[in-house]
Amino acid sequence: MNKQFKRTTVTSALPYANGPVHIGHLAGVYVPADIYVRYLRLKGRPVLFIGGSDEHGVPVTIRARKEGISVQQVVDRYHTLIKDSFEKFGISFDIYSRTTSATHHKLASDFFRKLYDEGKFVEKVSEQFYDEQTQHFLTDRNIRGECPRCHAADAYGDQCEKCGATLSPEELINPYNAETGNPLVRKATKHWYLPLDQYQNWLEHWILDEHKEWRPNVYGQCKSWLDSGLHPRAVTRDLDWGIPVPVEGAEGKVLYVWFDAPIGYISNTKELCDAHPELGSWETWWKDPDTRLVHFIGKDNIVFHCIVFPAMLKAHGDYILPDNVPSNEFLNLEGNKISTSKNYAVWLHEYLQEIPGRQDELRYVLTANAPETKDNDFTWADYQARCNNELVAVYGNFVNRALQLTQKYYDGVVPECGELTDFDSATFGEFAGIKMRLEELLENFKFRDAQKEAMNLARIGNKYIADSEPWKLIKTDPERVKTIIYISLQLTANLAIAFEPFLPFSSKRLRNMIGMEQFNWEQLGS
Ligand code: B3M
Ligand code: ZN
Repeated sequence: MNKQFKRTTVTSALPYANGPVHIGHLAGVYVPADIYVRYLRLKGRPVLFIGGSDEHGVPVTIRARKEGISVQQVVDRYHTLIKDSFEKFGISFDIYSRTTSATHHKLASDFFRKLYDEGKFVEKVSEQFYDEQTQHFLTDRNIRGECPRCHAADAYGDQCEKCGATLSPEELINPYNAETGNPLVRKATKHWYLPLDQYQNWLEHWILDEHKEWRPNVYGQCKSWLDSGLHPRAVTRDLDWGIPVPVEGAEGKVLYVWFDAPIGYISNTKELCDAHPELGSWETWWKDPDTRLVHFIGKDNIVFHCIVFPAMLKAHGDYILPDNVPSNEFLNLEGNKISTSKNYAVWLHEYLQEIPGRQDELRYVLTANAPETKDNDFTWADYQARCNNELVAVYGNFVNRALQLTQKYYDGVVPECGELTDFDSATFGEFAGIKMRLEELLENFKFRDAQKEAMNLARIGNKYIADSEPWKLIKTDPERVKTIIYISLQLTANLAIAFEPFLPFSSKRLRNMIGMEQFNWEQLGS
């Protein structure tokens, strides 16, 4: 980061309210985002952490039909579940709202209307598949029919699962509505497109020249999209769930979910700031060039956050653009792909319920294994090993020794610090070095390495106690032991600070145990 920003707006992808969140979401997006904002807060740097549920789109409507309940009921249920489990897991959003809010509907609608009025969209009529009985246009995935290649009876509009052919719906023989079985006809319909091709040159320069510091996976994906040439993208849909297209004659059409959802970041910031004037105007957080905008997302969302949304923001003209988009790869579970539809996942709400009070263990393991540069695997064996060999044997062991010795020798009262030996000073010196490396890693979104570095503090602490052998000296040199214990407690306090972004629950407990009043990043290394 070359430029010195005054404040940071951090967003994390808005999860679809069509199911609960799982460890893949956590490892990919929410844990790293939370580490980052907790670090900035400890540094005393102004930051807002914006979250919310994505409640539009086709998936929620499919879920509703499957369960025989209304779409509103679906999104209410999952929004509440997701919000509640994030909170219990310590994901410290400043706001967690939803894209069905009135604030969002108005802001997204106004956003579209401004672009429409300024002629930024292209209008196009095309023929789409239509179910005359239910009077619905269908999405590719909801269209089935006979495969033109292998003649399987029930290929999808985008793919035949039998022979693997990639298809488009027009190729299907006798297409029908996957849900009702009704035959389909082709019907003309008008939509609005964002002409991404017109932003191609600008995007190439902005990303490929000006953001070479983005993670290689993000930069590489952007480059390959740009290299293959951008095309206009429809930003409206024929659907009855979503934000109505605010244009006369557009009845029955809504904004495409990927058009409205990222605007949700802005709406949720507005909702937060309107309710908390002390945070300043929401516009400062989205329009002032001294604000740094950072999006945390999973790799399947890269094109929307690095290409489509920036093009929308550019077309609008009033907003700042993301300065970085740290995106992770995927987390697998015991060697297999995590899947919501196949119900193959470790669900956050179940974890919280079945292993209560153990948030930090999961946070630790997900960061230790974070899929920052490649897909990674979560296994319970690894979870167990990391908890036992690292959290307990290194971190827990050090804290336990420092506190027990204080209790044993001084009745739990912090002893006076005497003169420091060279060994004491060298130990502090190591801490100061770790602080610098930690900062460097956190500022550059390298959370795995940062957590490792934080764990090194506990290793140094263990070594300090082991090498200074207070249990031997207590008989021969009790004055020296005071200093050793004093320093061990100092190191414990350091640990509480360094781990706060990673293990906030443990840090809080530690802080209470040793009665730390002040708590900020600058105390680290002293
Ligand atoms: N809901 C997709 C997803 O959950 C989408 C993200 C929206 S971020 C503006 O992967
Ligand atoms: Zn086929």
